[in-house]
Amino acid sequence: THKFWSTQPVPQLGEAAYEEDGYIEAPKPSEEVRQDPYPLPKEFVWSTLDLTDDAQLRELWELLSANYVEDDDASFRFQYSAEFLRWALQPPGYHKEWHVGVRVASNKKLVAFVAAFPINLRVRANLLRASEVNFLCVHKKLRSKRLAPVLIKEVTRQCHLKGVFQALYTAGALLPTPVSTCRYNHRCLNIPKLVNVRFTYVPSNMTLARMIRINKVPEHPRLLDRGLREMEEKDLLEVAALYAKYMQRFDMRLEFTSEEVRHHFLSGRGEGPGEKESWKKPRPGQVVWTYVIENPTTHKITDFFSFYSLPSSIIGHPKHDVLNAAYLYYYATDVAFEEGAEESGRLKKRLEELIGDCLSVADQAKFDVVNGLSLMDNRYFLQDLKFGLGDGLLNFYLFNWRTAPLAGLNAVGGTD
Ligand code: YNC
Ligand code: MG
Repeated sequence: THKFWSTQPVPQLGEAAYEEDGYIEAPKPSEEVRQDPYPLPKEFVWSTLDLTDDAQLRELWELLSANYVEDDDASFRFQYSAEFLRWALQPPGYHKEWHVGVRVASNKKLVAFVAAFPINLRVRANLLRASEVNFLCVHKKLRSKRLAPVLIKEVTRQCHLKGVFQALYTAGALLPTPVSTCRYNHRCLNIPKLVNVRFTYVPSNMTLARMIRINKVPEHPRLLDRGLREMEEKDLLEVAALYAKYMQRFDMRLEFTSEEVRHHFLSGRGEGPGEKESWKKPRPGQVVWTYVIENPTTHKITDFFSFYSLPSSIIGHPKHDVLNAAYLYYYATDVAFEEGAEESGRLKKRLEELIGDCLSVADQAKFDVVNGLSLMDNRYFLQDLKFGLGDGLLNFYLFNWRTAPLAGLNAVGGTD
């Protein structure tokens, strides 16, 4: 029984089949939307965060660093960087009213937060002007007091005020009702450290030395001499077109304008490319890495891949305090558009080369592990590139939209 979720426009668990895709609650004109904020317990006040202000960005970073998502046995906690939060929460067209904070009235301490930002979400035949909701967090000392439902209702109200009535969100928690469920997979790179912090272990039929050896990735990306390089501003329109065409393979996806492509793949990158062999360096403060393959003769962009940096703090370890994790983000290859590319195994081969190089780049940039979800075309390479099945699940949810469940592989990527 879900006291809160049973009152919301989401498919309820075990609900009967429905007729066709569509909303659960009709949209309403903004005059009919509730005009004042939902009431909070009297010791708290609402506070819209201005994330262009470094002091407020830092307050959010502090709240999340100590109180955001942990794994089941509380060994690791996501530690989004301030640069990441700036990047993730201020894409083109963002609304600062959708950065909803709660402060203690007496001392103004930030104790809870939830964020939304606008997306164009394709779900099968429909294109929805929706929001993506993320970073829901209540301070550890204020848990189980039903603050989360108030935050969710308030961010929903703020979306309604802007004429947005659907949302996409992901959570490890099982709620009514996932549209898709994905599994995390992990490609271990820094074996000694990952064993030391108990992220992984040496199987009984193996030695540490052997485990290190079989998990070595090539130092030089294999596609370097076939035109692999960092994405640049001049690639924007080609990458946008390649992304759009490739993503048509999936029933649910985000549609990106070229402004959004610039934001997601180029901004948040710190220094940027240009330097020779720049891929070899760790880049503190960099959030996203994007590489393209430019065909050396035609100069067309044929492929790209990207990943983002999302460290976790290692809770209570004497030697290591941060796990440097890279997360696979979007990729595409024009091999997918060739006749028979899937049946012949050519798509699988290309993706193995492409993401194999992604592992080399991540390794050289000193990431300890690369994580990937069981979505998009990842099933073609996860196993052969030695990703191991994780125990974490990520559920995808749609707010106020019905559609048949999507196969675990047909879902958009999030930034969790
Ligand atoms: C969750 N993750 O079931 P019922 S993911 C949504 N997402 O309600 P209380 C959640 N709902 O079952 P606490 C949820 N987790 O009684 C719990 N709930 O109907 C539901 N953790 O509230 C739960 N961040 O305040 C129950 O619980 C009700 O104090 C209980 O607070 C929960 O960002 C939480 O994992 C998660 O900070 C804030 O535990 C807290 O425990 C916490 O008594 C660590 O709440 C951090 C963490 C969640 C990460 C994420 C996506 C959030 C999506 C929210 C839903 C958006 C809907 C769309 C809105 C826009 C609509 C438009 C247009
Ligand atoms: Mg609470």
